[in-house]
Amino acid sequence: MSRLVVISNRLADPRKPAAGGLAVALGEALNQTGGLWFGWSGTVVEGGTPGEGEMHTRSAGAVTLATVDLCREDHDAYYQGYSNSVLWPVFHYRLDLADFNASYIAGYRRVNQMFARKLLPLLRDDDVIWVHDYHLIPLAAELRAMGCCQRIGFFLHIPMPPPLIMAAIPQHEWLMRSLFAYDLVGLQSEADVAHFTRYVRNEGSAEEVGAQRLRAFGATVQVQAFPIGIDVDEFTRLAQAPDAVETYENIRDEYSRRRLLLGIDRLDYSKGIPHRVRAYRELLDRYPENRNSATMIMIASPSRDDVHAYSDLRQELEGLCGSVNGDYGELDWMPVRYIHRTVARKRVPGLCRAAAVGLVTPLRDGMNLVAKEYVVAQDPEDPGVLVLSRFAGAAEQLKEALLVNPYDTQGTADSIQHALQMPLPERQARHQKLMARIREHDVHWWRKAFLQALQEAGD
Ligand code: ADQ
Repeated sequence: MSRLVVISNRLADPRKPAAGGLAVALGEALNQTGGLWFGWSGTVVEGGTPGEGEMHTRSAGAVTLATVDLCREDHDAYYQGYSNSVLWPVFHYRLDLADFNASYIAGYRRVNQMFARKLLPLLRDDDVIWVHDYHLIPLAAELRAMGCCQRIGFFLHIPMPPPLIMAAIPQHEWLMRSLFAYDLVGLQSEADVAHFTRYVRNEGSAEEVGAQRLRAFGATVQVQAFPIGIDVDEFTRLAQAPDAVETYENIRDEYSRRRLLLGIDRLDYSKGIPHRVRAYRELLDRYPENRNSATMIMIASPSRDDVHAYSDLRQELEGLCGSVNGDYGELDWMPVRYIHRTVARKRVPGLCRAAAVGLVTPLRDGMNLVAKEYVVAQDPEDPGVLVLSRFAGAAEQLKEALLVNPYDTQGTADSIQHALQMPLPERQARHQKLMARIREHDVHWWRKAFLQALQEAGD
């Protein structure tokens, strides 16, 4: 069996359960073949030389973790700049938040080149290489330019935008051409595949040369949707463990007179958190029976605080929550509890189980794993209802959720009311169907399907 090499911007120790389903699933695959995991160490070196970084290697079981430091200039241009201030907003359709600073692209290329240079000597002839996410789009092209002939696959965790939005990036053609250096490009949804295909037909005169294979820019690539899943068994175990049970019981007791609505996200503008607060306000306004009876808990973990758009979002959210609490709150009832923190992973299932409604309302999201976690955490005998944005990749699979348009405040409020009123048999029937689909396409299915397609790509 070939050795697996995984490359992602950040790494996690796959042996630690806090690493979450994705890291555990990748770790499992790496452990099977005695693999290598390569990426940025997370360390920023003040005053270092651009394009240079010290490499550190250590073992975690059968897996070698190899990480490279970044100097301040590279970090600011590659990570904070091009990755998080150009690619992240544009791929989430937020051209208004993109910062097309011309100096970022040089840093993005420089770091990808450095990663390729550092990785190359570590590679073996029969390795299979799996590159993850938007930070590393040009990595295969850089590796190929240095003579790398191994099979290389790429998985994009965030959405692929429609061609005209993509075209707003000054280097869009270079980026898309770079993807043709891979043997396989995996995307989250069929909508993403359609956007990719339309782009390369329009801009690269692509032809289809077989099922899911496209030829453009003088190369051929296979493009397919692999909707990422969660580790259902691990999450179920976590849900049954004492910490989750204790969290569930505490919350249930504390809010015994209330119906809980729950949102758990990274504090990111793509997650539609202010829109959710507005919809909740609308709910309290249109359906006054929920006053003094429903409580929305929003747990938003700190994220990219040093990018401007994120500090603006934080302020906006604090203002919105404050005004809902000020306008509707009672001495013994706070309508919104907003917590700007990461909760321990072991507490997430208990929180989800205690909530009558799970609110997952991103404006755009590659997949959104919280939607799947919420469903898996429910008691099948008395499950809560998932309210899910139609703009999350997960909506392609989770049709039995209540699908909403988060820009439509009234419509979302109506759907939340529908969720709160839904009779038990309907909740059970929807939950059963959602569970079956989440279980069938779990994270192990995702990993195996991708790696199998990569093995076969180009044969
Ligand atoms: P993210 O944007 O980070 O991932 P998501 O898919 O929702 O988003 O995964 C977040 C994970 O972090 C979940 O396991 C969740 O439980 C946890 N989490 C989020 N907020 C938390 C909080 N406040 N406290 C504790 N835990 C929290 C990117 C893409 C997604 C895609 C994933 C995987 O943006 O679209 O689904 O990668 O491909």
